[in-house]
Amino acid sequence: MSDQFVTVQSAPDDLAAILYTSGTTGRGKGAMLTHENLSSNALVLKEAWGWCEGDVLLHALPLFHVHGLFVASHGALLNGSKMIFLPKFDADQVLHYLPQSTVMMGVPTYYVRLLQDERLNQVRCNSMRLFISGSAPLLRETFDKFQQRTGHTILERYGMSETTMLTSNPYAGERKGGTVGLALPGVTVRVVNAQEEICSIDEIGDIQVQGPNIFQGYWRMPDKTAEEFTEDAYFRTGDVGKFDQDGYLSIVGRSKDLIISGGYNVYPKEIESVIDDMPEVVESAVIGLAHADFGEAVCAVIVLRAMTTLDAATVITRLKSQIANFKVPKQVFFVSELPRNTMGKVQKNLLRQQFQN
Ligand code: MCA
Ligand code: AMP
Repeated sequence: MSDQFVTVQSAPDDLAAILYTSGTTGRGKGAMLTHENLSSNALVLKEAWGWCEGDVLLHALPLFHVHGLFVASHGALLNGSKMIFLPKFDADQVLHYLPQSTVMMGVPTYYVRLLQDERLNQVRCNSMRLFISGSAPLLRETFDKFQQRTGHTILERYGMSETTMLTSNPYAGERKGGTVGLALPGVTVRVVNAQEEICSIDEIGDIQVQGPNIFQGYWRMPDKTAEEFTEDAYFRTGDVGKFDQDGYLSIVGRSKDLIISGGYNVYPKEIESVIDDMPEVVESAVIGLAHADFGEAVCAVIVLRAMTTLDAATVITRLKSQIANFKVPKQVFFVSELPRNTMGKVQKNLLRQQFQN
């Protein structure tokens, strides 16, 4: 293989990447990101997170998602920084390399796992300048414990594959736990009610965004793309949140039926379809239940056909051969029927209440 290549000139509007994300229907969608989308965000983050001479990135994230592929790598590349690449997150390895690093990015599970290790302390983090968390909600408890143990305040930020990074707690100003910070420079973030009117401070609504970082649409899905944008060209994130009086955004939920497990998105519909295809099954509902390590864990609730038997272990074994490991339910429950509202929609909130221990 040659180590030589010819640089191909690209225009800002040229497509740079198509990133596949799963959807509420369980069908993948290719989010089209241009060079301008990626470069505008990389430049903003370089400034916002204070990348400087001597920085060393400790990189333990998977390289097939925006977080590891762009957010972490682009910062280091743009800054000409050294990266310590780990094949995967492993608390032992991270603790080993922390004293040689200055910046680390991770999903909340990384910080939960590091805290479980006694070796995580202030001395080991002496050379560290910044710990960043994103992709899933960072629990207040993790934020506080990490601060107490290491003296470092984790900086939480918020983004999506379709948009790259949208908001961030400040590098220099106050980092507020439980919030995802302020809109990044050049990015407009608004929270709207059901009538699409701007919400007041502390009022919960849908988060919509605009900026040079927002993707061009879903590959070969013009109708789906049109649905996701408002008339005035804001992208509907599907996340629900509120602003405080200082302009810090908090994410309080999602309008889409999405589970985030250890930073990976799981759409219940995809798993329900596979379970429903099992001959013993009448129907199923997949829900997310709070989980100490993964934040949320995928769990399945199943209604069986009369005169059939099926146990949780068999369901899990079958699913393991059909879907990615992180999508396989950690727990399976059997019920005689699923609770439904008058519209016939399964009431997942009731199932979550019933099975959350
Ligand atoms: C692995 N397993 C999981 C997960 N990962 N189950 C649920 N949720 C997961 N996230 C399965 C394994 O296959 C295994 O199954 C069992 O759980 C235990 O595995 P374990 O060894 O604990 O897992 P691991 O290999 O240590 O992985 C956990 C992890 C990893 C390190 C947290 O999932 C991870 O690196 N997540 C980061 C994801 C990420 O980069 N997300 C960014 C996308 P079994 O025992 O049955 O074999 S979002 C994004 O890019 C946007 C733009 C953003 O905002 O950042
Ligand atoms: P993805 O589609 O994999 O890019 O995941 C994007 C989704 O991750 C967003 O729509 C949010 O629901 C979620 N997300 C990302 N960062 C955060 C965060 N800091 N807190 C809560 N949710 C987050």
